[in-house]
Amino acid sequence: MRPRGADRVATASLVLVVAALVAGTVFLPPPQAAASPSDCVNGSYLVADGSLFQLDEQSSRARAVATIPAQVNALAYQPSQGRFFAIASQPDGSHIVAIDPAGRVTDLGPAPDGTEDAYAGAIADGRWYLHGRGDLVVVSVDRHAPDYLDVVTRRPLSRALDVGDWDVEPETGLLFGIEGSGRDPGRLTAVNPATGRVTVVALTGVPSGRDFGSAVIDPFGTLHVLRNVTGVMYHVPLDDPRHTTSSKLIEAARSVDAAGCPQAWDFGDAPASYGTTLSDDGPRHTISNFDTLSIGDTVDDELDGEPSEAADTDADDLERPIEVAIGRQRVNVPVRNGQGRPALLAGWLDLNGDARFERAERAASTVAPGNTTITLHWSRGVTTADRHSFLRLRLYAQAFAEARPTGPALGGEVEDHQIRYRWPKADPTTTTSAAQIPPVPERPPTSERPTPSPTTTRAPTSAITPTTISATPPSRTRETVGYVAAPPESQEPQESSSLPSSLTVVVAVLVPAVIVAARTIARGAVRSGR
Ligand SMILES: [Ca+2]
Ligand SMILES: [Ca+2]
Ligand SMILES: [Ca+2]
Ligand SMILES: [Ca+2]
Repeated sequence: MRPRGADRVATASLVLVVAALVAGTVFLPPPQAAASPSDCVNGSYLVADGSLFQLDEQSSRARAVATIPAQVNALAYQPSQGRFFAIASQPDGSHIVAIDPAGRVTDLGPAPDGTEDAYAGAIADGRWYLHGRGDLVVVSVDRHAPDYLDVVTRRPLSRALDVGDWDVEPETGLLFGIEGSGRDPGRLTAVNPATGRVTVVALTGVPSGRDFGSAVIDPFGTLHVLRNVTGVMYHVPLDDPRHTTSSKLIEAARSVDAAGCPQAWDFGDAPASYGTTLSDDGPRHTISNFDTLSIGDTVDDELDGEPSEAADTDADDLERPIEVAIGRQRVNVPVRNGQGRPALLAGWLDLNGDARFERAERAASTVAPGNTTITLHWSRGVTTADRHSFLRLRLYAQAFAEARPTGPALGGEVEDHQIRYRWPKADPTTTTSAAQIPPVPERPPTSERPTPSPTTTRAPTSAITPTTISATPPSRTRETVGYVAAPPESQEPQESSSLPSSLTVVVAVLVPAVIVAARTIARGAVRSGR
């Protein structure tokens, strides 16, 4: 952080801090046990005018954690120790301090040469990259290294740098910050720590100004910079810096500094063919800091997806066994949405038994704030003869999220489950079981609806009762009927989808037909839904 842009105010505050210190104000309490690293996850921490805040940049919310009895700079988080490092002003000069996520401060001794006035700070791989008014200085923060807390590198930059804070982008190892002086919009600027070379990467949507005292890059590659004098945070996608958004985060502050926390993820545990591990771009959700948004009551975190034969590795919340009635595919899902805005629950049911989740096997429903149970319906029928199959549930923080069975998402949860298909009880007015209706090859039941024709069968008319489905206004509670239709990728089986007006489906013929059809579809190995 850099307390400038309001230099006179900052100086005044510094004088006050120093005066308080000289007057004997308790500055550094005795050393405390370091907090668990898991205390700093998914978001960042911010020091603003002596208060420590926990932030969730995505929801643009901050909550005060503690008061820091000192002016600190160059804040950065060291995951292996579970605490922040910072440069703090003391009566006898600058000191390195460690701050745990609860706000407890530990003095680690005088700051080494070249780091006393540092205000930009970031840590990667046990190295603390510091910058003040001169060189790039690198300090070891690897507690097990002999050079712990020593300067390991000191390197001049290729030109004067005008950033108040920076952060490391993990893939490139470059340090990024916003230079906001001059009339242009803020410039996204990169520093190569190995050479000291400073490069302007792009103009951003950040307005000009010199008061951007904190910079944090999140795991999605977005740089978040906070403008001290307004308390507004700007969100700059590194791959598209012009599409910057902003949100008011805190009250105006004389000085701010922030450090990002490691990201914790929730993964699933379905068999590997469904795309479960990180190497297969498996489904994963950042774990919310602030809002309750979960399937059931809890969200667990994992370092990677753990595929298992029965999808039972994780601590999930749906009661087992989960039975899905064939012809009436629905699952009740307990949810919690305390985030004050609608969320989205999507479920993929492996209806065709090909050990993959396709687009056409998806059902979805909005989750309003306060909802506790959501029933997902799949309008497409079951086309596998297998008794067991798999269900993937994903709860998204945004009601209009792009729901896919794989890939990352912000907030929410994923749960994978094994399910059991159950034949419905014999009831000729609704659905008929395979046992009752022996398949007899015949022409397709309706010319309006393409079917995998050689496999389609019709039962003797004496044994069936046609069920008419009329188009009705989209409704979350409307029943739909399973049927064999177009190839899976051609239709979205969301419960709000409309069926053609007055479409007559001879339900009874379909149950045996789907089993044959399933094999045809499975052989097609449709993967496009993934
Ligand atoms: Ca999990
Ligand atoms: Ca759960
Ligand atoms: Ca499938
Ligand atoms: Ca599971």
